[in-house]
Amino acid sequence: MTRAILGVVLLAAAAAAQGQIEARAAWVRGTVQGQTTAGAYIQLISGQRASLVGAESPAAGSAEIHELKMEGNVMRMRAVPRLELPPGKTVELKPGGHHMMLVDLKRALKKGDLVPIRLKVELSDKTIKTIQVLAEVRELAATGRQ
Ligand SMILES: [Cu+2]
Repeated sequence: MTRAILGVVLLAAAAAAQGQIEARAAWVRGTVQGQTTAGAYIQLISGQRASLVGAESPAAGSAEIHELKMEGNVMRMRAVPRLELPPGKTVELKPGGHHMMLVDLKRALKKGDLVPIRLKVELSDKTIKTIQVLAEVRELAATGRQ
């Protein structure tokens, strides 16, 4: 791990220790012409009990939280209303797991584009905190590993 990355990790850990919520490493999978949905991926770490309860983006008609589940021997995804963020634990929205889906895309997403996403996180006192992230578009075949 390089010193710069370690510094970012330590900063995030410090913020989480103060009860804050950090969102990092946000990216969106690029699309081809005519494609209307795109997976969005992000790491979340909360210093307090909280839940991701929604998101929105100016690039899409809506944004959904999806889970992947085996049904028989077919992997299917479906929208879920919320995703728990246990205190101090990094929750990763990633390919092959929970992810975010941008639905009704307004245009194709090209590698290198930046997509603003506003995350809605419900805190234990039921207040909603919004977190603005800029997700970088990666190529269609990206795996999430760098
Ligand atoms: Cu999905």
